[in-house]
Amino acid sequence: MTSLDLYTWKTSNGRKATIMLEECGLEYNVHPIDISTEMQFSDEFVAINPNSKIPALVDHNGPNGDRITIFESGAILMYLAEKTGLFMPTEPEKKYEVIQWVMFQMGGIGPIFGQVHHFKRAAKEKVPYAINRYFNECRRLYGVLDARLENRNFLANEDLSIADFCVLPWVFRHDWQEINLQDFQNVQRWYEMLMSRPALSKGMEIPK
Ligand SMILES: N[C@@H](CCC(=O)N[C@@H](CS)C(=O)NCC(=O)O)C(=O)O
Repeated sequence: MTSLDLYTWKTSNGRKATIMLEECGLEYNVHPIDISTEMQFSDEFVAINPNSKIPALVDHNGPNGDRITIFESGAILMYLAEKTGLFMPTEPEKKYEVIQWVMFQMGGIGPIFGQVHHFKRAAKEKVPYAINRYFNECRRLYGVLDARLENRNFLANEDLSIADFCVLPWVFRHDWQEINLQDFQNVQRWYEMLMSRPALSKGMEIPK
């Protein structure tokens, strides 16, 4: 029986957790939180994440065998990396190289790409200033990724890490962002290589 309960929905932030769990080969229970029907605001879910956002993880066998709840996708990935010893090195220099690219995703890519999705697709009113502001920053961030991935296979160090898992589900939505990956060929190579991994692509489809 697994000790892990994941509360999630099939979005960019949710997919980070499911691809990490699948890549680690961990068993876990999936609790779908349909954010389109506002399940994230239910009392049961708010008790797990007071910020009402997916994903959130409960480990009934956390540190010292105690139950622990974790929200914020970056924190969930770091927790699972430390629990399993996978996808984040322990040597400080290498570990912080991973963490800085995780933070780059959490503080830059996530919020900016999220606004691109909102203003280009969801917003009823099309606001050119907002669309241009977030799209230009989105393109700039693709440029940062592309420069970083020149002559490299992964974002941090020489190995696949949680930094790659954090960024990938946002690049997966390049069509929503109206980004042509051929303009960012290093990102495209990295993206295609990661998407060809069976565990990762399985994680992209959860919850069903
Ligand atoms: N920084 C948070 C962001 C989480 C987040 O924004 N999740 C979205 C789905 S991708 C959500 O739950 N939205 C529901 C809402 O905003 O009400 C994380 O990385 O976990």
